[in-house]
This record gives sequence, structure tokens and C-alpha cells, in this order.
Amino acid sequence: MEIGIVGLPNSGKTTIFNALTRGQAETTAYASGRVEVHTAVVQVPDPRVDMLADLFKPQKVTYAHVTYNDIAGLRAEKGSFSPQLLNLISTNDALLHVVRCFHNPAVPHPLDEVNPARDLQLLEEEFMLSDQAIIEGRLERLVKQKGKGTPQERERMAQEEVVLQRLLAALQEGRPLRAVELTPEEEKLVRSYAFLSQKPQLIVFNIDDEGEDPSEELTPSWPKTMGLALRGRLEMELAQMDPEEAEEFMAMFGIEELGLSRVIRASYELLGLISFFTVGEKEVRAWTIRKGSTALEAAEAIHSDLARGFIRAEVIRWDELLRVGSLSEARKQGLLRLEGKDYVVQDGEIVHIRFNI
Ligand SMILES: Nc1nc2c(ncn2[C@@H]2O[C@H](COP(=O)(O)OP(=O)(O)OP(=O)(O)O)[C@@H](O)[C@H]2O)c(=O)[nH]1
Ligand SMILES: [Mg+2]
Repeated sequence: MEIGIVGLPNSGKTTIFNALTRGQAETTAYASGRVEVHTAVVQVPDPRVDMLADLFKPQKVTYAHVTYNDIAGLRAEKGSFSPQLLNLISTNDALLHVVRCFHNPAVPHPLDEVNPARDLQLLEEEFMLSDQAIIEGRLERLVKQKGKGTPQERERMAQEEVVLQRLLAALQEGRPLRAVELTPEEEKLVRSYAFLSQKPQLIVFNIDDEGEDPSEELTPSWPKTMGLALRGRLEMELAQMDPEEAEEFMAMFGIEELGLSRVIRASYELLGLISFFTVGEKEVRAWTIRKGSTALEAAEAIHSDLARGFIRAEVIRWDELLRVGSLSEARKQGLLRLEGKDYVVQDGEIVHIRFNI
């Protein structure tokens, strides 16, 4: 999973990036406006994996991971997307949109005063404008190509045109593309355009140490959109402390959970992702799949051979396994379910694939 961190200059993108990745990227009070990306891979903290590792004492423990890309260079001006910037943003699975709420006279705001509602709207409109330009360009070309190609090609282009017209209408009504419901077939027709306003968006309101949480009031009610508040600077400092020091600090400020965990959880929810586990003496490992994936798709996520030679999946919930203590005991007690290819894997299940190739 790749998450692109976007936001206006000086909104605190790099600060939040550092908080999420325990990074040391430079944060600056002046915004250079240069297009620049920091990337870091983060392990997904998961107490279930920790407990399974305690039970199995494996040689290796592997957590799921998330990649964060801190993308600088968006400006607070209309039509300021360069193709390079567009490309850097569009390759992400979701966007983490940082909105400045903090006050700091030493850090100039590109539009002079702090106004989260305006900033939020401004960037969303930029995304929509960029999508609209792509759609209009493509529709023009489709008109020119009308009547050309094989019957299949013509059919496909006709279908694409219908979907693009619908998307265009939404944009013209002021709705981002993630507000348009598409069937899986329609989705496939336009996937390659990687529209920005179609990407699931996690809005992070970057608030002062003493700031109020504005997320309920300011998060738009579009589908695939969530909002939460983080005290960016404080979270960054916490992420850079050693664990004991951080714990003391958290108690002092009444912080129950690090921003990292909250953001990761929200991202999973936003993207409709779940985790399943594989266990053994060699390795305890978390895997990430889409909600609704089948046992066969889970096998595919591990290795294509497992999918090719799939016989059955043995399945048990992580807490049930912990309760009985071992797979063999679970088998004995009939708690290890045998499931076929089409079984829909649930979050937190241990899936052991039996296969033959
Ligand atoms: N008071 C306060 N200052 C913050 C907070 N978050 C960021 N800052 C400060 O704001 C300035 C800009 O933060 P950055 O994280 O570099 O912002 P950015 O969005 O990455 O900026 P560009 O990459 O230049 O677009 C730095 O001086 C930070 O220390 C916060 O939550 N509270
Ligand atoms: Mg930055």
C-alpha cells in the first residue's frame, strides 16, 4: 500500500511524514516550492502478530507494511500541477491530505492566514481540475476516433465514453470522482487514468498542541473520505524519542495512541484492507488483502504456486489459536476449519494453505 502525503506548502507534510515513519527529513519554515519526494516504508504495528510471535517463537516475524511518500511542490495557485507532480501523486493508492490548522507566526502560510476549510477546498478543486482536463482531452480524442477500429474496439470506446461523460458531469457539479459509484467493469475502463479526486482521501488536520479537533466539522461527507486530527509537531517529537520517554510524554499530554497507529488503521479502513496471518516456527507473518478476498486470493498473495496448486485452506481466528495454544491442538478439537477456494477470508484469521504442484 502506497500513501501519498499531499498538502499546501508549510502545512506540515514533512513533519507528519517524520511522525509516521520516525524519520528525520528536514522540515523548514520556508517553502521552497520545489517538487521533491521523501519515501519511507513503515511496519504496521499489530498486537495480534506480537501475541502470535510470543506463542510460536519463530525465527522471523514479519509485519505488514505501508509506504509513505511525502510529496512537496504543490502550490496554492490554480493550475499549478506539472506533469511530473501529477505523476508522483497519481501512483499512490490513497492520499493523506495535510491541512494546516496550527498557528505559528514564524511559519508563513502561502495564503497569509490560517483557514483550513479554504485550504481543503482549494486542493480538492486542484485535483478535480486536473481530472477534468484529462477527461476532456480523452473525450475529444474519442470523438475523433469514432467509427474507427474493430467492432470490439468501437464497443469499448463507446462504453468508456459513457463512463467519462458521467465522471465529467460529477466534476461539473462540484463532486470529486470518488463520489461517483462505478461498477467493477466501469472502474476497469478508467483505472489507467489514475484520477486524483478518485483516490481515497484521509484528511489529517494538523493542529496546535492545545488545538481543538476540527475533523467532525470540516471533513466532507464524500465517500472514501475520512478525517482525523494530529498534533503534528508533538507527534514528530514523540516519534523521535526512545519508547520510555515517549510513554511518559504521552501520559503528560493525554495521548492514548500514537498518530502512526491511528493513521494506519484509518488507511486500512479507507482502502477496505484487512490482514490475515501465517504462523509457524520459521515465520509469523501478516499479509494484507482487500476485504472480501477469497482463500484463493489469499494464497495468491503469499505465492502464485500456492494459488496454482490450491487444495484447501485451514482457517482459524487468531484469538482462538492463542486460546488452544497450537495448530495441532486446534485440529484435534475440530477448531481448524477446512475451507475451499471461494471462502471469504476474515480480518485476523490464520490461513494455512494446503497445496500440491
Ligand atoms: N507549531 C507547529 N508548527 C508546525 C507543526 N507542524 C509543522 N510545523 C512547522 O511548520 C514548518 C513547516 O513544516 P513542514 O513539515 O516542513 O511543512 P511541509 O508541508 O513539509 O512544507 P513544504 O515541504 O515546504 O511544502 C516547520 O517549521 C514546522 O516545524 C505543528 O503541528 N505545530
Ligand atoms: Mg516538506
